[in-house]
Amino acid sequence: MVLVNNPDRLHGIYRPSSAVADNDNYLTNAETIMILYHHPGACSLADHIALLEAGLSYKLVSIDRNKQTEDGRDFLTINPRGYVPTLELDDGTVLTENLAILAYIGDRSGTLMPEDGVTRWRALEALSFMSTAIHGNLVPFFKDLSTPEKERAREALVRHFASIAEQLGDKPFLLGDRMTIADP
Ligand SMILES: N[C@@H](CCC(=O)N[C@@H](CS)C(=O)NCC(=O)O)C(=O)O
Repeated sequence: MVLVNNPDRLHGIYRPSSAVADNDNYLTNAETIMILYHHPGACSLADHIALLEAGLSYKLVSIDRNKQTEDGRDFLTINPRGYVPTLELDDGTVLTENLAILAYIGDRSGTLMPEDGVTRWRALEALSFMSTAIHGNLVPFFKDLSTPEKERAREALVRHFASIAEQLGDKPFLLGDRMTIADP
């Protein structure tokens, strides 16, 4: 039996909203579901949160630093680029790149991706900013690069987080009153 919609591996970093907190269930047959390939604490955390909040059924498979899946497969045969997040859809299609995966989950959720108007483009704007400017400047810390590189990245991150804080203002979510795909 496989536990799906599993918030356990959030490691206490994120508390799902009350709407999804009691949504765990078990697969008891060969039903096909999406698989999120992830690494604890990596950027795939955003996709895990989005899947939970979307209420979609999924299973988690973790990847270690040697690109092995927790069930002993070579991850490079699934995503030759070797990056998490990687999402295997229910029909076996493999989707990569955080921006695309979050936008996909947002569309499938029916609620997390604003449907039209400027809010939709703001959501994509936020995803792009986070997966380029923010994520790129976290790399020197993950990879333990030189002190000057870390210092430059730290300065950029302070500016970037300040701009997100300014955009958030006193709204409950980045784009307004309800959670969108820009929040995880
Ligand atoms: N362009 C990719 C980058 C994802 C990425 O860098 N993921 C990191 C974890 S946060 C990773 O898998 N690193 C493994 C590696 O560098 O080999 C995306 O936006 O999804």
